[in-house]
Amino acid sequence: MTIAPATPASKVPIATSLGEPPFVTNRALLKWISDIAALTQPERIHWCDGSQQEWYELTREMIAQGVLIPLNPELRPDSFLVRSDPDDVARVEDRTFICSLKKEDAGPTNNWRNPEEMNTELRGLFAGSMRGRTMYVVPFSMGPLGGPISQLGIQLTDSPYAVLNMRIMTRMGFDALALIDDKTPWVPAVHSVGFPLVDHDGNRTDDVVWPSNLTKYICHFPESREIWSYGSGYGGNALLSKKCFSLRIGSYMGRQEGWMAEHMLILKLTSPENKAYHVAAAFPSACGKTNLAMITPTIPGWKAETIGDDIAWLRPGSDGRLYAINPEAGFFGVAPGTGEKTNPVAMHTVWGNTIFTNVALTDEGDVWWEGMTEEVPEHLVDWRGDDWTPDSGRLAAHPNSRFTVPIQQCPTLSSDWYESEGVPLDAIIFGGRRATNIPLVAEALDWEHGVFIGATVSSEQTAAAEGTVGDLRRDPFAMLPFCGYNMADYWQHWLDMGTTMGANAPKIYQVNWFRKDDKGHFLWPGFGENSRVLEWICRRIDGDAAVTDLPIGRVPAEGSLNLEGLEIAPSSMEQLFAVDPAMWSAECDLTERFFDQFGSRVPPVLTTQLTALRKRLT
Ligand code: GTP
Ligand code: SPV
Ligand code: MN
Repeated sequence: MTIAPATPASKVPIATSLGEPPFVTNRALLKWISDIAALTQPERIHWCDGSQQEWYELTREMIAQGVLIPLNPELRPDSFLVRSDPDDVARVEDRTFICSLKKEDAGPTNNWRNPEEMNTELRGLFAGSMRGRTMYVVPFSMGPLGGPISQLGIQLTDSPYAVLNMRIMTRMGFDALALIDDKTPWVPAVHSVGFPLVDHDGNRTDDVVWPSNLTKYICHFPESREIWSYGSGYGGNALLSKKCFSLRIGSYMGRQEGWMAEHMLILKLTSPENKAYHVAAAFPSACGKTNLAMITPTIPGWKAETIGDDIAWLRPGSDGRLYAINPEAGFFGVAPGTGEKTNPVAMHTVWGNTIFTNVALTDEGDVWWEGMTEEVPEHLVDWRGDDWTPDSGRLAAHPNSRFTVPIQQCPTLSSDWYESEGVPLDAIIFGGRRATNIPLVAEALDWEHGVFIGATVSSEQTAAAEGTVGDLRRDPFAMLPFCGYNMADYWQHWLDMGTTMGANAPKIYQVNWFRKDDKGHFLWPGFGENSRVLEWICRRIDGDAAVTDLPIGRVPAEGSLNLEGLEIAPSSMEQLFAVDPAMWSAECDLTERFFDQFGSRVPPVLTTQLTALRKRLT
C-alpha cells in the first residue's frame, strides 16, 4: 500500500509504504495509519511485533544514540537508565483536555475544548511532526488477550522509549494486532514528541537524548474514543494505554456499557484460616498503591498477593458480584521511597529487565534514589547527569522518577492476574495523604455512604503531576485527573452500579496512613503494618470484628484492631481516630463548596449524605 506524500513538492523523505504485515486486512485500521502517516510524515513506519529480536534491535540503536544508559549487567541485567528533559518529568494536568461535544459533559474538573476546534489545532501541530523519525505502530491489549473484560488499542508514536515502555506495560505486539478484525472495537491513539528532525526544506537537525516540545497537548475525544498526545515523552503523557485509555476513555466506555475503570490497586489476601479475600484500593498518585499492592504483612499467618498496582477494570458478574482485572502487564512505579524496608517486593521485582527514568547512577553502574538504602552513596551522577555528593544540597533522583518493569517479575504476583474473568471483590478502599481529620480506617455505613466517602477524598498533592507539592486538593475516587467525563455523572454511575449489585456489592472503607502529630511525625508506622488494617477489614467482611460508631463511619472498637507486637503509644492510637467536630464542620463546608461546582448534576443522594454527616457531627 502506497500513500501520497502530503507536500508533493517537499524535499522531505517520507515513508511511501505502510509495510503492513500480510495478515492485516482491516481497512479502517490501514486507512487510519495511512492518514496519520500522511499528516506526520515519518521517514519510516515500523510495525511492532513485540518480539525479543525487536527489543534487542531497538535497545541496541538507543544505546548507540546515548538515549539508553545500560546498567551494569552483573548488578541489573538488561536494564537501562534514561534521563528525561528536565521540562518533561510528570503528567501535565493543565495540558490535559477532554474534548466532548458538550462542555457540561467534561464537567468543571476537566479542561474542555470543542472537538472540532481541537482537531484543527492538533492537525496543525502534528503536521510534519514525525519528519526524519520512525513512526512505530504499537498494537496492544489491555487485559488478557481476548478476555471478556479486555480491550484493544493501537498507539502510533515516534518515541522508541514509549515503545519499550508499552512493551512492558501492556500485552503488546502481533498477538494483539491479530485480534483486531473488522468487527472488533479498538482505541486509536496518536503520540508525537513534537520534535521533527527534518524541516520543510529537507534540512536535518541533530536529535537530542530526550526529544520533547514545550507545547504539550494530552487530548481525549470520548465520543469517538480517540487519543491524541503531543509534546511529551513522559509517563502518562506518552504511555497512552495507561491514564488516557485505561482511565479517561475507559471510564467513559464503562459508563456507557455498565462497567467501571478505576485508579485502583488489586490485592489478594489469605487469612491464617486459609480464606481468600480480594480488595481494590483507590489512592491518588504517589500515595501508596504500589506499596499496598506489594505489602509484606507483619502479622503472622497472613499472606498478600499482588494483582495490580494502578488500574482496575470492574464489571458485575453473572452472580451479581463485582469482578476486577488489572488491564496492565507491568508497573510504572515511583522510585523514591522504595527500599528494602518500605517495599522489599518492589526491590526484588526490579532485579533486571527494568527501565529506570530520572533516577541517579552509582559509580558501579547501578541505580540509586532517595530512600533506596539507608546508607547514602558518597558519589553519584544525579538524574540530570551531574556529579552529586551527599552535601550537594539537591535530590539525586527526581521525586517522580520511576521504574518500568514486567509484572511477571513480581515475586508476590497472584495467579489471579492471568484470570481473564477477573476476581470477585470483597472490599473497596479509598485513601489519601491527609495529615489531619481522616482516621486510620473507617467502614462506610452502606454503599451510598461509601460513594460519599469516595466522592470527597482529598489528598496532599505529590510530585506525580505538575503543581505545588503538599497543597490539599479534592481528588474524588483518586480520579480527579483521570475521569473522562463529568465527575458528578461519574458519582451517579457509582450509585447506579451499587443499585445493580445490591447486597452483593463489596463493602467500602476509608484509610489514611499519613496522619501526623502536632510535631509533623507520622502517627502510624505504615507499610507492612498496614496489614493490621487489612486484617480488620477482612474480619469485618466476615462479621467478626467489633466497631465503634463515629459520626464519620464505623471504626475498630477498643481492642478490635490487632496491635500485637506493635509498639505504638495509646495516645497515638487515639489521635489516629480523633474526630474534631470543628475541623470536621470546616471539612463539610469545603465539601459543600466542592459539590456546588457541579450544580444540579450532583446526585441528590450525595447532598443528603452531607446533611446526614453534619447531623451526626452535632
Ligand atoms: P502512582 O503510580 O503515581 O499512581 O502512585 P502509587 O499510589 O502507586 O504510589 P506508591 O505506592 O509508589 O507510593 C509513593 C510514596 O508513598 C512513596 O514515597 C512511599 O514511601 C509512600 N508510602 C507508601 N505507603 C506508605 C505508608 O504506609 N506510610 C507512609 N508514611 N508512606 C507510604
Ligand atoms: C499517576 O500519576 O497516577 C501514575 C503515573 O500512575 S503516570 O503514568 O505518569 O500517570
Ligand atoms: Mn497512578
